[in-house]
Amino acid sequence: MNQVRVYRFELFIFILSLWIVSECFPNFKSRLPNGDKIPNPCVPGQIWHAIGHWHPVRGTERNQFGLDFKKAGLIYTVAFHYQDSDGDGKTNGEELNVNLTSNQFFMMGNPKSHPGICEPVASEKCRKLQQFRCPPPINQNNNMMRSLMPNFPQGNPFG
Ligand SMILES: [Ca+2]
Repeated sequence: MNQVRVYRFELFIFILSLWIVSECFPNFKSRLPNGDKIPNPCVPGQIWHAIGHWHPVRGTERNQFGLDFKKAGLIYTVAFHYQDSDGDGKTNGEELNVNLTSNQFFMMGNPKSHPGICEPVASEKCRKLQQFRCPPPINQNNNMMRSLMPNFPQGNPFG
C-alpha cells in the first residue's frame, strides 16, 4: 500500500513538473511573432523553445534577446524589431522573418535564425561576441530528460 502512495506522489510531482515547464514558456513565445518556431542553432531541425534563454528548454540565464525583450515590456515593439540583440548584424525582425509595413507586423514565413544567439555559433565572430557553447542535444537518453522523469519503484505498484 505504501508503494502505491509513493507511486502516486511521484506521478503527481512528474505531472506538476511538466505543467510548470509547459506554462513557463508558451506565454513568452506567444508574445513574439514566430516565437514558437525558433530554429535551434546547435541541432538542425529542432526548435529552441526558451527563446530568451541560453538553453533550448530551460529557463536558465537570459540571453541578450531575452533581456532586451524584458526591457521592451515583453511587447514586440518597433524598436525591438529593429534591434540586433545578439549582435550578429541581423535585426530581430530579420531573424524572426517579420516585416513591418504601415505600422503592422507580418510574419513572412518561418524564422530564419535565432535572434538571441549569434550564428554560426562556432564562428570566430560569434565566439568573440558571446560565451555561448552548444548544450548537449536533447533526447531521451540525455541526463536532463532523465532528471525530469520520475523514479518509479520497481515491480507492480498495484500488486
Ligand atoms: Ca541578430
